[in-house]
Amino acid sequence: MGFELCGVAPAEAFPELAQVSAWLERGHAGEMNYLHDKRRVDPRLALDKARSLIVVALNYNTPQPYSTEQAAGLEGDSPRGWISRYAWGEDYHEVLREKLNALVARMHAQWPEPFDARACVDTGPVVERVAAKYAGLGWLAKNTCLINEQIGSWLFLGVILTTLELEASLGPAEPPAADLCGNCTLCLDACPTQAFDAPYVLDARRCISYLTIELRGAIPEALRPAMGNAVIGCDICQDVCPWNRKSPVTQLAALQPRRIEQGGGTGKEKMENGATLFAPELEWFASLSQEEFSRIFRGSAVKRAKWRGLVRNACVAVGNSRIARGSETGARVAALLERLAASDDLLIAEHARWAMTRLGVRRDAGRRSD
Ligand code: B12
Ligand code: SF4
Ligand code: SF4
Repeated sequence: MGFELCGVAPAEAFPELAQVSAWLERGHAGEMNYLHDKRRVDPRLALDKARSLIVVALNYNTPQPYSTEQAAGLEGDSPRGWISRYAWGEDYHEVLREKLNALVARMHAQWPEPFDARACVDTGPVVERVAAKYAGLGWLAKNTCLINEQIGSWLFLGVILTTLELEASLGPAEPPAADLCGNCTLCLDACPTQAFDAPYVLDARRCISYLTIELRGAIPEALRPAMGNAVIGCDICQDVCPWNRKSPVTQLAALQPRRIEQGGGTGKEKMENGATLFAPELEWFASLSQEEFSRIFRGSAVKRAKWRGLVRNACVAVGNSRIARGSETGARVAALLERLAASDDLLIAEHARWAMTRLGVRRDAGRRSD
């Protein structure tokens, strides 16, 4: 089926799931109310008579540089915005779901007796990383990601809950993969918003991934300067991880950075880069119309952030850039921010005003530069 990893775990209330309610009680889930679903603490509550979990992992690493290696970033004349690696290609929910449904269909063809099976990718009531650990796929690392010793952590996870009693990948006395984080703290130290409460524990409310994708309202001002050029998600705690230094790259066409077809990038960018979702110009993000957003991100995981969220995030990243005020781009961006600051959408208007203040742009700067 093209998965890099696959394993089977018995459907049980794994020990780590006992920590979920304390994590929720500390408020670490922020506005992600779906994480309070009671079924998440025991996979048997997610499917009646569930006996086994089949857990798969698909590598999504591509040859493009890591965000921590990207030279252009916020500097220079055309500062770039960062979309997290997982969202460059086609929506992984669709890519994995299609493969998992094909697997379930094959299972039905092979097992004549009736059985139930439910495929989950991300949005189902299963804590997938914990399931993956007990299916023998890797360890739960200090950055909270599942790491596989051979592949690293650029892995999408998917789970099939089934009533079939399948042979588990780990024998009864066999422990899950050992924690190979050792004394390393690179991810904890590199997190720009200090989102880790402690090793292995993330306060999602501070995580850039949460702030740019899940949070619908205003981004707390105190966190904005640390967000750098992040527009959708963040890869830093994985980029710095030694286990990702030699991660293989996927050949899967669906996971390569999408090309931005029409309406994307300035003319210059289109010519130079053929414009893809790998580090597009910030100006492009901030100038997207609602209609362009819907067209360009159809079938992409980016659409979860919604147009309003993306423009809000782009304003923060523009505010963090060192775009030269005297440059051509600087003048265009100043005019763009001024237009956004006058928007009827108060969320966008406030974030645009914040960016103007950060850049030292006066309210009438755009008009004067025309
Ligand atoms: C909610 C969610 C988020 C939230 C919260 C992340 C988080 N760490 O919980 C946000 C929006 C921030 C997020 C970000 C990202 N996510 Co996400 N996310 C999820 C989702 C939907 C649920 C995860 C969950 O249940 N969190 C709740 C808490 C309780 O889980 P936890 O952190 O694992 O909690 C454990 C620890 O806190 C620990 N614990 C608690 N107290 C204590 C105390 C001690 C002493 C110890 C040792 C441990 C401990 O026990 C808990 C239970 O295991 C899963 C999909 C799924 N259905 O599982 C994807 C998922 C985890 N995400 C994924 C990805 C790819 C990402 C991002 C990389 C995306 C991006 N680039 O922007 C980032 C990575 C950030 C990070 N370091 O985690 C992948 C992970 C793949 C992998 N290899 O691990 C998943 C599995 C989606 C998928 N199907 O592929 N995500
Ligand atoms: S994804 Fe970014 S903000 Fe979130 S924990 Fe990792 S480094 Fe910190
Ligand atoms: S950077 Fe270090 S501590 Fe963090 S997940 Fe990787 S090995 Fe573990």
